[in-house]
Amino acid sequence: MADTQPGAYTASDIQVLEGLEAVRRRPGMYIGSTDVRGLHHLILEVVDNSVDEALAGICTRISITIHKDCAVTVADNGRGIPVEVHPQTGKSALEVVHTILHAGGKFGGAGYKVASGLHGVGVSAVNALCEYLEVTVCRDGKRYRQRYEQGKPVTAVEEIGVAEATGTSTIFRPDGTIFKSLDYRFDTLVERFREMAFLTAGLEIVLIDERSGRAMTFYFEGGVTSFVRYLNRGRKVLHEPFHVEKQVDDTLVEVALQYTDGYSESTYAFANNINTVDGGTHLTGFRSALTRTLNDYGRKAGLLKDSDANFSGDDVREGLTAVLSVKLKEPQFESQTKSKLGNAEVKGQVEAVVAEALAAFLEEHSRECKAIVDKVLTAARARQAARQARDLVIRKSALESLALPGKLADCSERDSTQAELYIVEGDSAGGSAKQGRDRRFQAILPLRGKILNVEKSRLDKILDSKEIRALITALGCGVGDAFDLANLRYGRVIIMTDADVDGAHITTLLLTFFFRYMPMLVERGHLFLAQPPLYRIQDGKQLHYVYSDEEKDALVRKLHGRNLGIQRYKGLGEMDPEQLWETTMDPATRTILQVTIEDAAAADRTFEMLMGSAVPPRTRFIQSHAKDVKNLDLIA
Ligand code: 0RA
Repeated sequence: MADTQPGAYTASDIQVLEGLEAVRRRPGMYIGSTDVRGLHHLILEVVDNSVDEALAGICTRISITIHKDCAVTVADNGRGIPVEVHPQTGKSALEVVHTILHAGGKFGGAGYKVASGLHGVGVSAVNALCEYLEVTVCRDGKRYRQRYEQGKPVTAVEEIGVAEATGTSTIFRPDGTIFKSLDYRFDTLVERFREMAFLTAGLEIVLIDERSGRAMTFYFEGGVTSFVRYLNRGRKVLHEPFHVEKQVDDTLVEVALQYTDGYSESTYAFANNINTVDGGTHLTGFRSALTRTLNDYGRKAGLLKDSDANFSGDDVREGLTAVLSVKLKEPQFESQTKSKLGNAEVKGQVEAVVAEALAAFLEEHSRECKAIVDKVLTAARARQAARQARDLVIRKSALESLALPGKLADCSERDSTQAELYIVEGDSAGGSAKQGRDRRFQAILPLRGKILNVEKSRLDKILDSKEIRALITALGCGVGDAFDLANLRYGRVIIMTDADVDGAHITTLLLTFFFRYMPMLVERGHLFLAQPPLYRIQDGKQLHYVYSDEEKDALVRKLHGRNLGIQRYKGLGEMDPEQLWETTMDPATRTILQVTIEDAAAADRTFEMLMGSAVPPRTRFIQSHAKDVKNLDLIA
């Protein structure tokens, strides 16, 4: 087995080739997909290995360079991947980790491994999917290099010179016959690397994009505390962040939290640097510690009276921004997307660490903490009021079971998957829409004026608004905690507003409302934006409708020299019912945009920034985006 002479083919070589071939045949099995997601996966996989070295406390800097030809270099200043001959295979360890599937875990001893989580396919799978990959290691005063093509070594591990420092540098170019596109998205990588840097205090991550000349460096001495400050930038905060970091058995628990004067919660939970969007045992432990500790404190400080009910989980999470990060030796992930932590022992570990440290923090910072408890108390009372208001709405609509809002022009279709609701701005446009629609499956709900700014209000206030109540009743599925998607009366809910500033504002208000109080409606793809035309261009008898200035300019260029009548639509009301049907409502000819939440965190921030009470960031956002209001990046 120890035969390393070139040309000598061993059983292990055959296994290697078969392994790599399997990866190339079914890349999706290893990296999820071969679209841009899979492409980004390759970089993340390679970077994760360097992050593991950083978690071991050795590597302090990682740089990622995207070259003009879409090759990528990932370099770190860790110990360098070992190059010694591996006794079982007779090959260099460097070659083994790059050619044998799942070999990575056999090195590196007892450290925490990012790589055992979401990515975790090992650098050999990346190698198999690359046109070429070349790795340079500096170790023991020497510089070594090996090159692979489509995963197969094309050189031995060669000693190519001397080295003063240590580290690993890998350049690879994804295989263009496997990936649909090699177009890395700078912004996607920025988000991910920023997050990685927050989660490993003191680690410097440099991202350089040679295609555009852009570069960013991330380095946060404060780790998750910096993360919380970052999430709360532009929000009004009630106190300095709370922070705790403690090792319990094999689990390292780290939490930072800070309350704001807002009403929503932003908690991010990570396990071995993987964003566990579906939570898991660490999040359960954290939440239960938070509720218990604030209740204990509230009682002890006399802020909660004997006659008061305990704070609920929802009460203590209102206005909370928290980052929870656990690192453990053998993380177990549940759910198809591996986004939920399953290790049972972690719940108690996190709960104990947070409860103890938070109780001490509350004692030591009693002035600040009064603000927290006051806030929670207000939340509890408001929730009580909201519950009563909501029950009233529900009771009312139950009593009058046909109590659909008077302004709703319903459709005859009863199968909700076939039915559509157009939410239309203003009574006059509502009138055109009612006449123009296909009444068999299209219902129209005109809304008058601006609906309430929901970000600034609690549910009880929101339910005071007649417009909002009409909307909730028309949709049929309740709101907030009582939301039930099964009762949704229309499979497509389409917002139709004028293509002007007021229209954009109403759209944003409605999106905020749906995002906050009916998120499932958005997540499950039921929400759409109508796309009314911007211009009508008459060329003799022929009518053209165009939907953007660019499209108009192109058409005018094309029809140059002809006598054109160009009408700019200022509002939906200017279209007669037939035109509205033809351009905006007829499923055969219309375009509607599906609203998706591409990045819940980004959407959350955008809404709060636009609608919340902190003024300066809002002014800045509106100024810097004033030129492209249409392209709010939360609408796909
Ligand atoms: C295992 C052992 C040692 C280093 C590494 C792994 C290592 C792996 C990667 C992957 C990317 N960069 C890396 N840097 C280091 C070294 C063990 C020793 O020197 O004692």
